[in-house]
Amino acid sequence: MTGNVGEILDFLSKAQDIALFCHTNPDGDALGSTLALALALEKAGKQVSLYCDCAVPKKYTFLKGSEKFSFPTKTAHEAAISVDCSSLDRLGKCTKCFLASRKRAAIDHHASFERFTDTCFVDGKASACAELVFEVIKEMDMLDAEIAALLFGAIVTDSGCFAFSSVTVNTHIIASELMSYGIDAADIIYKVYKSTDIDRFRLKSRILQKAQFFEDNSVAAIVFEAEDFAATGTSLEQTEGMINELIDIDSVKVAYALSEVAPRNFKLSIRTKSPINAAEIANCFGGGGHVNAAGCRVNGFKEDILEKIVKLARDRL
Ligand SMILES: [Mn+2]
Repeated sequence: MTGNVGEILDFLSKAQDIALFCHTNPDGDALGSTLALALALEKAGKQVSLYCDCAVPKKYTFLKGSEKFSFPTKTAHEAAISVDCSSLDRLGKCTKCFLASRKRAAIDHHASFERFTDTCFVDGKASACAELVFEVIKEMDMLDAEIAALLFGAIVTDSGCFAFSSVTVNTHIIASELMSYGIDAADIIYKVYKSTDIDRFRLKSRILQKAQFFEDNSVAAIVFEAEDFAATGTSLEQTEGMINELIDIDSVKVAYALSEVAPRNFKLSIRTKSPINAAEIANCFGGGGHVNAAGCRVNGFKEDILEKIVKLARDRL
């Protein structure tokens, strides 16, 4: 644990113009946490700006206020907070505006957090960044039904709907307090975990039938190439969650999803079963994440990358 909720409250109380930044390729935790904090700060009379370096994935546009995210036009703010970012480069093209702001803070829950601000509130044991944002907002006494729905959506995303080993007693205590605001928890879970459009379904069936298995079925990999996206009318953001189909196979200990971003440039997602550490594998490529879920970018030909990552898994079996 780095820093505490008091440091963030003190930081927020001293600023009027506050910019909130979530990471590139945002997920439900980054978006829900950032939007909840924004609502609480607006209720407290602050002027709030919301930044992300790419568009909100269609899947998460149900989160109230998601249309408020933009790319920074102002060069600097009085205060800036990064949400759910384990390192500065996770801010992507927003990094410059973040660094230009006079005071900076970070709220995060990655064990691999690399300290890049003076003020921090980081707990690598929280299942979602939203657990920490919940504490901040509760201390501000600003919880309400809208904020509760956003935080619940964030926790549901990062906790695998309360199924991951990162889930603690505290995760459930927070979730139950959020439900007490009368939110439609089942509907939020449906939107985050179940609902899919037909194009994404077609991409999924196409990719899963090409899944590759190594090391006696203990290592699995799927590869999304430009032609797969073109054939199904989908894009990178719609690949989210498909890797879980692999790690859910009994024999699989390490699962990979390799997604083509540009020619010879891939996003690598990693899922592992304990004790194999996903973040440690991601580290080999300059990435990071959690014990059982991590990611990074890798350059090269897919065949070479596959060979490399299968070896990294084999060495850890
Ligand atoms: Mn998160």
